[in-house]
Parts: sequence; structure tokens; C-alpha cells
Amino acid sequence: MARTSYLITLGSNMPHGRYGPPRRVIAAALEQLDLAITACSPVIQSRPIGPSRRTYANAVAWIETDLSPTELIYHFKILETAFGRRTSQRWGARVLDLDIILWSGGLWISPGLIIPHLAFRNRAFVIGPANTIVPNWRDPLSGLCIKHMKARLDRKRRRA
Ligand code: PH2
Ligand code: MG
Ligand code: MG
Repeated sequence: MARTSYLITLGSNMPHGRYGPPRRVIAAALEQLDLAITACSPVIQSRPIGPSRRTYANAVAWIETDLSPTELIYHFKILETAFGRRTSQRWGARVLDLDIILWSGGLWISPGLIIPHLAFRNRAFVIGPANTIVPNWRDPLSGLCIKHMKARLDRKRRRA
């Protein structure tokens, strides 16, 4: 596949024996991804969404690679396992979670993988960091740019 851009998220809410707390896990994963990272957001701390009660470290990266979505997600699963991720339970606590949010190819649907990521538009821990590196990246489904989603989330939060 020709050079392709991906927007990915990194998440961690469990420490790693060697790398340490979640924010260090994210830094180590970025080093070990072995992909061309065009831009990376700061690592933020975020309150867990879902049943796990442990605080997350999250970051967003823009990467470029010749890998297809299927190949890239396979690469991610291998790295997650190498970092000691055990649970594949939905939303369970995890040492490392790597997800594809958007890619330059528009819509992608295959067994087990849908891009754009189904839930990213309302997740402040994705939209906030993404807005620092790719505010103009447009979601092919809603037609909104990241910066529009950020403004919408901020408005919602102010009303709450
Ligand atoms: N990931 C989840 C579920 N909940 N909450 C935060 N704050 N950050 C995450 O990365 C996250 C989550 C499922 O992958
Ligand atoms: Mg996830
Ligand atoms: Mg995942």
C-alpha cells in the first residue's frame, strides 16, 4: 500500500514492570512503534470512561507508513502483547491500548476493524490531544474537522 497517514491513540492505565507508570508506558510505546511519527501530542492524564477506575495516560500521534489498516492493527496487537497486555475485555484496565482513529483512505470496514473509530468524536481524551497536532484533519463521516469537534465538546462541557 502506498504511503498512508494514520491518526492513532495510545492509552495506558496500568504500570509496566520495567517502564513504570502509564505516562512512561506511552513514551516507551512511541519509541518502540518503529513507524515514522510525523507529530505527537503531549501525554495527558484523563479520567477513565467505562468500568475501569484507574486514571489513564493518553496521547495521539500522526504516523505515516506503507502498512494497510489490517497490517497496522496486527502490528499494534503484537506490541500490546509485548507490553504485557492480558485483558482483551472491552474497556478493561490495560497496560497499553493502541487504536486507529482516522486514516487518509477515508472509510475502512473489515472484520474487527472500523475506521473512523466508532466512538472518538465524543472522547475528550482523543479530541483534545488530536487538536494540538491535526486540528484540520476532517472526519469523512460527519464532515467535521477535529477543531470543530473540540469546540463542540468544550461547549457541551461548559453547559454540564
Ligand atoms: N480507553 C478505553 C475506555 N476508556 N478512558 C480514558 N480516559 N482513556 C482511554 O484511553 C480509554 C478510556 C477503551 O479503550
Ligand atoms: Mg481503546
Ligand atoms: Mg484497542
